[in-house]
Amino acid sequence: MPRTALISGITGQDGSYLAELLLNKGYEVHGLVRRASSLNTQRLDSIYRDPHDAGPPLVLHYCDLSDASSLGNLIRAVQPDEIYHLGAQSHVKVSFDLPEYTADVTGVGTVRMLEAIRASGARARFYQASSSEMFGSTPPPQNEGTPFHPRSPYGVSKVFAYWAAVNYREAYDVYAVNGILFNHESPRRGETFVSRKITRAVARIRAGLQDKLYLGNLEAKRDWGYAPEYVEAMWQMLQRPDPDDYVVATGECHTVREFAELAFECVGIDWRDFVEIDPRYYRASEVDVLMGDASKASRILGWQPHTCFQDLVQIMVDSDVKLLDDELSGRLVRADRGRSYMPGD
Ligand code: NAP
Ligand code: G4F
Repeated sequence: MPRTALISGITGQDGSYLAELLLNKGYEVHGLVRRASSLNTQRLDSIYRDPHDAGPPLVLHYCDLSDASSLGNLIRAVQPDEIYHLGAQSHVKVSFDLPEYTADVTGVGTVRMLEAIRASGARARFYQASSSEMFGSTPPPQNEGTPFHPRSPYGVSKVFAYWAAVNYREAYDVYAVNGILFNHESPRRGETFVSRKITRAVARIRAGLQDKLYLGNLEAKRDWGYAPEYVEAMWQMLQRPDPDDYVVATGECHTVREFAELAFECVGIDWRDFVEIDPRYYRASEVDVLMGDASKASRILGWQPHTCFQDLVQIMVDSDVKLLDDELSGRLVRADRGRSYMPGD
């Protein structure tokens, strides 16, 4: 029997890479998709399967982290062996504008998942997508023993969710792990996170379609890794005999300024001619430096990062340049499959 995995946040950056990884490992993969007025399944295009055709066992279900009954029904129906809980309102700046919504989806949504597991009696292993944002203003290097001091409604919600996972492990013997992941990026990164905002702008400026890139705090330092390598760590965590919590990071940090400088350099443009500061992108309280110590993940999981900062920036710039060239030349046509991804609509 193939193992069955359920992924919340399957339409996001990490969810899409994780789905590919698990399908390649022979899993039957189920994904939770929230209803949107336009298609939100583009990142799954490469593994799409029409529900009427034979193919990789990928099944999508309408469900929402704000709707406890839909979560309970889904977990009872699918009976997954592993649950990867990646769904969240994941944008830190947006969380200052939507604090209550972020707490509900990112924080309480995790409790809804855990309660659904407990109530169903399922023996599913549970992965919680915890974040280095929980460390906030605590100085680096940050590891599993570093105290949390979150600096945003998002960070606060993730701390709540982290402790919920620990509590269900201790109180109800749920196999629950926290992966405390530092920033990880890729060509599939959402367009409003700073890395992708920069690499898209580089491609557009190169093509003469944009003349300025407005950014906020250039001095913030982040530990930036490559997303496909980070989802491998998620899977490894759930394969251990006992549940535990792990930091996943590269151990190196760079400023936003360095990211921008290098990204423009990739296409031979001087970033200073195009980047301007707009205080609207400043945060009410900032996380100045994140730099992780992933030695526990290395020792116990055998996990190591392989893509360095320079290569990550190059991969993202190359991808956005190609994407734009394909769009402009008309080579990129999103195949109209004629049918919805979702059953029943
Ligand atoms: P992402 O691209 O923003 O994806 C978030 C996912 O959550 C999307 O699939 C989104 O659906 C879904 N979602 C949002 N609200 C929902 C709701 N109410 N009900 C159901 N699904 C909902 O995030 P990511 O970068 O892949 O990150 C995955 C997880 O890891 C998140 O929990 C994030 O907070 C956490 N994390 C990320 C990083 C990082 O650097 N990427 C680091 C540490 C932790 P739509 O596609 O419809 O929007
Ligand atoms: O790319 P960012 O928006 O990512 P941030 O805030 O670090 O959060 C990401 O990583 C977390 C892990 O640490 C995840 F949990 C979270 O879900 C998300 O994936 O911003 C990075 C830095 C910040 O210091 C921000 O102030 O870039 C700075 N920045 C400067 N100008 C900007 C901008 N950020 C954005 N989004 N847009 C700007 O124009």
